[in-house]
Amino acid sequence: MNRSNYNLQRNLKSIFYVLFIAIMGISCQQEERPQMSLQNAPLIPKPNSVVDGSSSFKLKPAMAISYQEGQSLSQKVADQISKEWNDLTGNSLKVNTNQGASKDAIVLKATTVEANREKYNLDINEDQIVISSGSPEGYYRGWQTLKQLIQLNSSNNIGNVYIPTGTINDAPNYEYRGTMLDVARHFFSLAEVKEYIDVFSTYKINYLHLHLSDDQGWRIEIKSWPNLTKHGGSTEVGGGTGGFYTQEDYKELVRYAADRFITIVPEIDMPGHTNAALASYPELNCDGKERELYTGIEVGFSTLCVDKELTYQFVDEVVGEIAAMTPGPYFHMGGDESHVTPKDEYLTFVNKAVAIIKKHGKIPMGWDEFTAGDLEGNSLAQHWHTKENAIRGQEKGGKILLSPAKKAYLDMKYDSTSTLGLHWAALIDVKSGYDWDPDTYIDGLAKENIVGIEAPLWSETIEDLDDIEYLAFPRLLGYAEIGWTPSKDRSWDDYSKRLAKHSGYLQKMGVEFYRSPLVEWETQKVLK
Ligand code: TNX
Repeated sequence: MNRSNYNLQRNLKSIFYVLFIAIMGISCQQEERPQMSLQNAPLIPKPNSVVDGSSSFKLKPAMAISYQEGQSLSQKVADQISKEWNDLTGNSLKVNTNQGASKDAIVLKATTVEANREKYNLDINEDQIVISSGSPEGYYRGWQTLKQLIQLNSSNNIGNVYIPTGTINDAPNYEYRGTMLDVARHFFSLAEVKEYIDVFSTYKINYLHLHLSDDQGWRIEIKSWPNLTKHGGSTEVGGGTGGFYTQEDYKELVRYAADRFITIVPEIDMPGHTNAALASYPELNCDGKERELYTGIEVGFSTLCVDKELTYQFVDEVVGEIAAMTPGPYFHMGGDESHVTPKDEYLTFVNKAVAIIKKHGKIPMGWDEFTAGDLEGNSLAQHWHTKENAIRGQEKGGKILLSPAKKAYLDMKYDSTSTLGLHWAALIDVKSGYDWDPDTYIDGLAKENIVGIEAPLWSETIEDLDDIEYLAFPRLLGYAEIGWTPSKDRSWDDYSKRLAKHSGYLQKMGVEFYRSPLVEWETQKVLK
């Protein structure tokens, strides 16, 4: 071959080579970077602001997360995210400190501390995902948003999961977004409660109120009054074997919740709703006679003996032991439906119990009736029944948590065909549960006095996790959004379309949710 031929051939070869690479590059890029819209992602709760990046990030099997050393709890959040990543994708997520951060797919970035600790930014570009916040709560909430994006855009093969690029700026409207579980009417095991937490933490719920005692059962070990659980915890509605949490169980639950930035609120209902205690210790009754255990569902027939000194020793020791295991700010003393406690005695009792709770370093919380008491300073009244009681709580300088039974009770039937639930307050279908505004629900209640909303799940008619799920889901997603997203940004039409797309996610988490006919559920592939 002569020299010019040789050169020509060599040049052609390199031209082909360059073209080949370029074409491959372009086609790969097209295949790897589908244009996606972050704004159209059906997130629940709906974030405050979303800006499209119009491209996509591809999930890889081997990814890493980095956090900044020295920032409190950030390693713990990174570890928690890594664990949840594994559950979601089946792949591991390596945890790094900030060295080499640019190579990490997910970066937790510290910004200045803000009063709203859950505020976060989620920035997704083609190479990296950055969650910035002033507090670890913010990282965790931002991760829940990311988790939804991954699941909602998933296929069966991790190699093919893309999520849209763009930026989300987000913060909750209300500080308290809770749910309550009645473990007294029917007992639920630690494993069941944890599984329930796993699901609702995804929707940024941040308080779990446990109704730990009632006429039918006492569910928390009290070392100084052991018969409360031994006898008082031995049955439940319908006559089953009941059960209780040991103090170790309770501490484990508190930790499990705290890892997800969820605060446990313990409730011991008093002076009514106390038959289980009155059956365990006859001396707590005014007549000194033991009461029978109760397995029915009537309310309002029991009361502690307000005149006895022993009653306040009992309250002091019970509150003391539970408060010592509870890092959260609140202790809930019930106070509802004390129909057989004379009115003046009720006031005496509430005032003494409030003082005891304060002595143990907690903010007294109670159902709305308890605003009859002298609530000087910090208190939290949970509105469920009587609007005037909420206003009275405000007038006494306290804060209000909204759980109107007509709108937010998870134990109300969806409609007349519901297989579980009660209906004394209302039938609450998915739309009615969603379509209301806490800011305007009670005339004269100032927004700054509302800490948030809570959806209570009473357990007269439910016995296991499947039953919990049937009543709680999908309604709890709506309450999570009401608590997070300002009402001006919410509408049923928009919400129900987003909700429809969560069926695959709920299924993946093993949730037996109620397929409300008001929602056009979409079926999706489930990751893994
Ligand atoms: C009223 S709500 C109760 C509970 C019942 C519930 C059933 C409240 C403070 N008291 O004792 O379990 O209704 O829906």
